[in-house]
Amino acid sequence: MKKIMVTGASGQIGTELVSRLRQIYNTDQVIATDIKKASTQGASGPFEILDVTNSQAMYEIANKYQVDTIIHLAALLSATSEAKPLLAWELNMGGLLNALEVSKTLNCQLFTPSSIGAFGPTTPNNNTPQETIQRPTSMYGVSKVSGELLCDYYYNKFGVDTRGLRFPGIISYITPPGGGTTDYAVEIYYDAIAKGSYTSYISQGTFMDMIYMPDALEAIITLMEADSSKLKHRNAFNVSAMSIEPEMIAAEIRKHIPHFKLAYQVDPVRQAIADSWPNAIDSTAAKEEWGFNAEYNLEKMTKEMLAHLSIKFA
Ligand code: AKB
Repeated sequence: MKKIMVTGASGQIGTELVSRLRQIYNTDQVIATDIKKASTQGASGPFEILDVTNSQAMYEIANKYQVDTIIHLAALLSATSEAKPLLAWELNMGGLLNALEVSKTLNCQLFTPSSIGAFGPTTPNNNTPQETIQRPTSMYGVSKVSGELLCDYYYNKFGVDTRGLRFPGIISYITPPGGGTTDYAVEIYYDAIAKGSYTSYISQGTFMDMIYMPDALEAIITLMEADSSKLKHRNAFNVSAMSIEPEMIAAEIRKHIPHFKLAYQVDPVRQAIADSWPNAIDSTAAKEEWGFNAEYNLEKMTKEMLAHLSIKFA
C-alpha cells in the first residue's frame, strides 16, 4: 500500500486529491502538507505545515512518515507567476528541486503537474502533439518546461520514478483556484448561481483546454498506478477533456439558468497568457500508454457544477 505525502494539500487540487487518496489508500497513509491549513481540509488525517522551499523540513516530514510517494502540487499559477516572476521561479523550481532530492534520497515515486502553460505561441495551436515546440513566453510556462526537463533528468540520471501531466484548466466546486488564467471557467459557474451573470476577463472566442476535477484526480491516480514499463513518456502527458471558450459555457449554463448573462472586461495580462497557449491539445499518448479517459464533457460537467453550487449557496 502506498504511503503518500502531498504538498500544496490546501490548494484547489490538493484538497480534493487528499480526500480521494484517503478513500483509496486509508487516511493514515496520506500525509497532507501545506504552508497553511485550509478550512476545507478535513480535520481527520495527518497534516503538517510545510514551506516547500525548505528542503530540510520537506525531508524531515517525508522521513518521519516513511513515505514512498510524493505528490508535489505546491506552486504559483500563471497569472500570479506573471505578477511575481522571481517568487514563481523560487517557489515552482525550488520546491520541485527539493521534492526531487527528497525522492532521490528516500527512493520515492514522484508526481508533479505540468500545464498547457508549458506551450507557447510557436507551438501548434490545434491538436497540439505530445512532443512538439515548447517555447512558452510566461514565467509560469518557463518554470513548467524546466520542471518537465528536471523530472526527466532525475529519472534518466538517478532512476527517480517521476511522472507528470500537462493539466489544462481544472474546474471544480469545492476549493476555488487562485491566480490562474483558466480561473474564469470556474468563476462563471459561481457567479451564475450567485448573481445570474458573469463578466469574463477572457475574451469571446478564446479556446483553452479544460477538465473536470474528478477526471483530473482519476488521471493522477491512474498514472501513478500505471506499469512503469508501459510509459514511453513521463514528464509530462497531455490530458484534456474539452476545448472551450466563454460563450460555449454560457450557452450550456443557459440550459439551466435561461436568464444568465455574460459580459466581457478583458484583462490584458491573462488574455495574453491565454493567447500564447494552445486551443486544443492531443491526449493520445496518455490514452495509449496508461488509459487516460475523461468521463465529463461540458454538458455533464455543467449540470454537476450548477447542482453542487446551488446546494452550496442555498
Ligand atoms: C492556470 O491557468 O495557470 C492553470 C493552468 C492551466 O496551469 N490553471
